[in-house]
Amino acid sequence: MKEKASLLPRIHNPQDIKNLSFGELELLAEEIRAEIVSTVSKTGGHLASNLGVVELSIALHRVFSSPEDKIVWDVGHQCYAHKLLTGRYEAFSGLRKRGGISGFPKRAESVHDVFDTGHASTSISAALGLLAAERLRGGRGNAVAVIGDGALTGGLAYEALSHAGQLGLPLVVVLNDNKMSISPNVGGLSKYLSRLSMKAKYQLFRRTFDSTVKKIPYIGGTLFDWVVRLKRAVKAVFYTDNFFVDLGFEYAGPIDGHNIQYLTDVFEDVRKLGRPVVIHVITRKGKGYHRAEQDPGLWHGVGAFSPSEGLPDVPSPQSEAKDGENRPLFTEAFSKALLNLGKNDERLVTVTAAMEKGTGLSAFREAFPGRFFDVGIAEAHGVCFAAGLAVQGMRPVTAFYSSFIQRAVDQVIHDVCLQNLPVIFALDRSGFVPEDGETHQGLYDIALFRAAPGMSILAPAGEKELASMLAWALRQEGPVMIRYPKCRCPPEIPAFSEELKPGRGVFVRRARGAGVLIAFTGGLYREVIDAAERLEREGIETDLYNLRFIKPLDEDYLAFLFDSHEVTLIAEEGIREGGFGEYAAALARDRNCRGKIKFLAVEEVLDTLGTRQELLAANGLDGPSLAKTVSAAV
Ligand SMILES: Cc1ncc(C[n+]2csc(CCOP(=O)(O)OP(=O)(O)O)c2C)c(N)n1
Repeated sequence: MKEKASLLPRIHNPQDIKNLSFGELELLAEEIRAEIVSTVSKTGGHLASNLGVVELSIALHRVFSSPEDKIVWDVGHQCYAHKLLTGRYEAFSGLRKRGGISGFPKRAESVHDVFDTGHASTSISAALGLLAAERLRGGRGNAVAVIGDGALTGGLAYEALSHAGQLGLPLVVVLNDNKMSISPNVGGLSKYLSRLSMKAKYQLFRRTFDSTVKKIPYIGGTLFDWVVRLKRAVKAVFYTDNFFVDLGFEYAGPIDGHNIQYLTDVFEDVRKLGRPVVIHVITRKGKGYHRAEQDPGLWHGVGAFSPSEGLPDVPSPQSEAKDGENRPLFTEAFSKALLNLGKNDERLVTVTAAMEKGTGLSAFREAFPGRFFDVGIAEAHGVCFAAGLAVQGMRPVTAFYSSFIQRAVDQVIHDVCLQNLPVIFALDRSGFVPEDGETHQGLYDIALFRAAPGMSILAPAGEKELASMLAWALRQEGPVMIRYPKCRCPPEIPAFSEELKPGRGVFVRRARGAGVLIAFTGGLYREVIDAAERLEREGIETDLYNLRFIKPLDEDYLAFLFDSHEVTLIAEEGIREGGFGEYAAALARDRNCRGKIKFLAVEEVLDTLGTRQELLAANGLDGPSLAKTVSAAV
């Protein structure tokens, strides 16, 4: 509530909090929380994660001097308090909106956002690189990586920890442990952190104690040696060296992540340490907003809501409304189809990388808990693990968001495709992804995986088509990828139920004597129908061809289609370079097709804040733009 805040509007950069009293900092924390709840209730966003790091963000900015000291936020979904402390209070109402500020750190947005993030587990590597460069350039600035216990399940974090331990630079890793990824955190690591949390603040105690004892005149040195020996003995009894210490870090923790004064003291200490350090901070996800505290998983990422009443009731996704608005999401269609197939095929197992709910796997897990694997935020491992399952005769269905499978390109090619293993990749959020910006766009999958040997890539336009593609995929002996968008399925039409023929698409609209063909990737069904209706009003008849298969392709048939229309427009919800359109244009050239080929795809993944509809329009892929392109070509 902007008008009620007294301190927050006066914070224009982090220097402004340096002289506040701790009482004022507590008040500031309250105001930041109120602002986050109020804004996210209108814009949607990552509520619970942000509420959990308010005090941590204040303490970091109190002690470290951004931007000279570099703070890297892992995933970056928890950067709202950081944004409010670094001059973006006025802009905050435009959070995640078209033309507004991003929900993630963006270098282009502020000097205080030192590294763009969005995908998990990058912060330690990035902060280490920033720090190594700082030292090479003769600078004394610090680098801090803030990483959640969820993000710490990603392998990249361990590669970075290992390297950082070896370099010995004074990297500060703040481990924000709230026991949650999006859902409760999984795996041996989360158990390990819990065990670690039971132990006392040993490492930090040692530092403070050592420096105090050494300063005692005359006997300090001797006493220090004794204490070291004593501590070794005590340690042998009560404390074992922990994993981070073994890698070459100092370890401080666990620390109450909501106590600003204590956090500040600890950060002051470690700033002077001159060695790599892990500070293990315990926070409560959703802190300060009771609904989010009670169900942090549900409140991890939300749409608009009422602060007093909570989230709106979701209309029953299965009820059939005429406008299609109550049709199931593609995620729900996948979930239902998978559950049905799972009942009759014991080989069917599922793999997710910390996205059980987001990818629609909950129903499958409930029905077949033994055939469900959540590997943590570890897509690369998840794919290689699925390859192992497939070698043993299982039929793994891995479910990822399109943008996150980028993490596992090598595993897809090296471990699955080169061995021609029957792993199924269900890629949710392929195409434009609303509100989260460029890091979350699902626009690269076609270009990345068209080259993967033996991979079939399919794109359904509707619910039944998705179900039959999944059933088809299960019958194959090699890898299959099925990509679908983040939106509701359109109302069913008979064409969606037509039998799948490998390499072939299906007409969803045929006009007598049409000179124009629009061939499209499944998610664009609504847009091409809209375009065809507009063109019809202009007197231009259009055939609409749902490609279904992006790979493999019946090239003869495709060339025949190009030949039999004067103009073919290929509408592709994916990046243009290396995409389907480029391939189709080359095919038309090779075959000397007589028709004109135009292809529309995404030129550059840059302008990416907004709703799906806004993003389609901005990239020339909504109905009106497609119609305009066809008109111009005709
Ligand atoms: C590579 C990758 N996979 C999946 C995600 C989706 N994702 C966003 S936040 C999140 C959980 C992060 O948990 P944690 O690091 O503990 O942060 P918290 O939200 O609990 O503060 C996941 C899985 C992602 N951002 N990047």
